Amino acid sequence: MRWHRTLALLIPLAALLACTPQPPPDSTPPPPAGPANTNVLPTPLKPGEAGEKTKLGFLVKQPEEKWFQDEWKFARKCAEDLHFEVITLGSNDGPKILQMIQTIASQGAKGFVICTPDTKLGPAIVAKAREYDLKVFSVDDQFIGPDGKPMTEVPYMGISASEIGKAVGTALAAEFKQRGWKAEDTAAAGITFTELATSKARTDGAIETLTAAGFPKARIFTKNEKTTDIPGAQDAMNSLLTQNPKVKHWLVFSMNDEGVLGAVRSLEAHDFKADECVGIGIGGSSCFAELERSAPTSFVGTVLISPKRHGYETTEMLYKWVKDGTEPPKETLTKGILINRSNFKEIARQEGLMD
Ligand code: FCA
Repeated sequence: MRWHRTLALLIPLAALLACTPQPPPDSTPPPPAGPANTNVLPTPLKPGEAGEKTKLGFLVKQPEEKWFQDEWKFARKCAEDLHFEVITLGSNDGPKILQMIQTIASQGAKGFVICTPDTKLGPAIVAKAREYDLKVFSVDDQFIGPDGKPMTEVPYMGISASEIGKAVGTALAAEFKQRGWKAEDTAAAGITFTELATSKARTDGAIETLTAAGFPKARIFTKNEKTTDIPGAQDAMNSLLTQNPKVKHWLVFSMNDEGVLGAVRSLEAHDFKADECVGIGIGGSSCFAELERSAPTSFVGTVLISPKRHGYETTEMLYKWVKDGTEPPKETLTKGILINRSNFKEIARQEGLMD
């Protein structure tokens, strides 16, 4: 129990006692008040002094997504290892996220890591952080400034989006060749979300290597999803299928596992057999259940990215910044590892994502 809190609790209690009727004569008398009791409580501690743990926030845009739950898990692990507290909150709503900054500040946080629901909120988030004297570290989705350019002055950890997208395109092109499908029967479906820079870089990367491997650009169809989740991707794929009824084989890519999983669910609902299409995601944790199924689906693999680095390392860098003034690097880009049904368990274990 923190002493300043204890004091805060004692004051209303004293006020309450003053209004309470006097105890009957046979009850134990209250301890005498006055000078004898005044030194019982030690001087209240200020935040940051011995005994008061540093508090940091970790705010995310989609708390229901496995990726963000894993980031939180590793942020908590970091807090446990380094003995501080982390407050995890999430919302896909801009005003709510701004409100959450105020909430964590009132709880005594000194800084926060954030994956914002809207990168254009960057300047507003930075202004809020300044107002409450909080340090801010952006993760996954980089803030965009008023000039439309990335806010490189705010420390950022993201994935090497273009490289990872290229790895997806290369792997899809290899699947296409290996399966011996005819080019005229085959098309690629890109479930895109172009308003988000890291998403656009991923899907552009996939298109680049698919075409470099000889897949005809005219056979790559893209559709923006309205929401970056399975239902959003399923809707986008439904419209691609309606527009292209003659395609027999689809190569599917997107910004994340949810994008490809939604598209695969749509293909299944349109009676495509598992071995008639192939999808490769970006992420990892969200698709382990899919890769574990006894009957394979068209979702054959993903480029595994690291919620451990994005959750643990960002929090650790922020903590050191708050605690010792060590400024984090302005940009950290993490790599991905292509995994499939046969090797995902081993790699997931190595990455601390499976027991
Ligand atoms: C974005 C996506 C997430 C995850 C993360 C690294 O925030 O929405 O699914 O891929 O980048």
